[in-house]
Amino acid sequence: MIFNVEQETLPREELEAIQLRRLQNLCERVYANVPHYREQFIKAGITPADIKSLSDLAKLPFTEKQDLRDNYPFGLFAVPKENIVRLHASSGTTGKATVVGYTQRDVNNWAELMARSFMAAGADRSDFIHNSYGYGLFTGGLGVHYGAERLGATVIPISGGGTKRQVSLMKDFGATVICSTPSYGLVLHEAAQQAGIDMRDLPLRVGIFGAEPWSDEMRNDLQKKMGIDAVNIYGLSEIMGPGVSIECAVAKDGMHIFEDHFLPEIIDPVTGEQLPAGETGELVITTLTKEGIPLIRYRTRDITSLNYTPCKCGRTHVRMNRITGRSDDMLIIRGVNVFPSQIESIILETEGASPHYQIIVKRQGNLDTVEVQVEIDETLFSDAIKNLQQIEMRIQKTIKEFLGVSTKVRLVEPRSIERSQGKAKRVFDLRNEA
Ligand code: ADP
Ligand code: K
Ligand code: ZN
Repeated sequence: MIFNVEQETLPREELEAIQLRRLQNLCERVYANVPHYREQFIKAGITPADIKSLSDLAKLPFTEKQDLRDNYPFGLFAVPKENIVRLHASSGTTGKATVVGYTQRDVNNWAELMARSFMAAGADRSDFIHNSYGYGLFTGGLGVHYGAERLGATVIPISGGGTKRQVSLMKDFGATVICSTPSYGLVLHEAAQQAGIDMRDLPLRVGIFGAEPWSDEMRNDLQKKMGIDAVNIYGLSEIMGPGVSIECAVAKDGMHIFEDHFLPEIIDPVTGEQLPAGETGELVITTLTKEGIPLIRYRTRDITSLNYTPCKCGRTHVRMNRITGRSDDMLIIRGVNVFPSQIESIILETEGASPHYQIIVKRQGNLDTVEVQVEIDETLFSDAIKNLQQIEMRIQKTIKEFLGVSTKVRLVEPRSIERSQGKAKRVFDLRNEA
């Protein structure tokens, strides 16, 4: 079943014609309305009229997360503020969040793309969709929500947390589709077991998992434990939110990127050169239809490859393979993006803490845990030692408040964290170690 048969099965030639037209229109819009882009175009010695074919894309400047930060909060918006109907933002310490704005047409398109996603996953209007993605400034909750309504399904806006209650409501309401991070899916399963509920006995049949990397082994595990078809969904707030791409349940072999709205490329993250089809590199996306904050050649930092071979499901849109890593140091903790530099700036602002720290990420059971070890400031050592716990709690609380993740902060003695000769190794991600 395909939600928008016409758009999702376009022959490549027609698809590319649409992409080119939309790319040209995009260039005109940002050139006229966004000073940042006008400057970038002028620097590169080009005007919108130079975009004559899709291969001219490579002439356009990249956009990076830093550009959103530098233009905080609304500098990259391409429409008057009164045309923006919703804002979303990623976590960040003061002034460093990335803010995105949507026009009415943007939220409509988003709902349609999420509705397409649901149908690709095997859901339809008869489904009960249990939405465990967080509601709020993050895009996950509301993105899924409006897509489910557009589909005509029944959405249960449970959001994150309160796992025991989630499980009993899933049972009572008869959820048929679960949307969550894959790790939270496992947590839900565990809680169900503890409550004496076998998820395979529930009407649940589809799981839509994303927002963090996972593996095919984990897919098999989730499918077996819950008695469902589990598919991978991808998105990022800068480009839209969830629903940029999704696997079809028919093939479960790579996520179809909705190419009538997003133009993907794979580049070498070091040189910035485009790589030939099929090669692995950094995913770059140009938004073709977005009005609020259209982005040209946005560097996602996600490492993947594109598969242009025809898919069993009949969709013609290209498929991206599982994300295998990042080309920056961003950590994803229970679906939430965290940069070590954000934790560092919180540590630096805390009296009694030194700038020597380590971040240790582990997976305990099914949940990511983060321990932050911070050396006590030597000059305050004897003073600080009296209120060690206070300092630990303060850092912990600030991280939770600003970044939205729970951590365990542990103060350690001055000079106990190994000094490195070159670039300090701050992050120890032990999640994939046995
Ligand atoms: P979301 O709430 O959709 O995760 P964010 O903007 O908070 O949006 O995070 C986007 C980032 O999350 C992506 O750039 C990618 O690194 C990661 N991500 C999202 N979906 C997936 C997925 N299915 N597999 C791996 N990583 C993912
Ligand atoms: K994420
Ligand atoms: Zn398919």
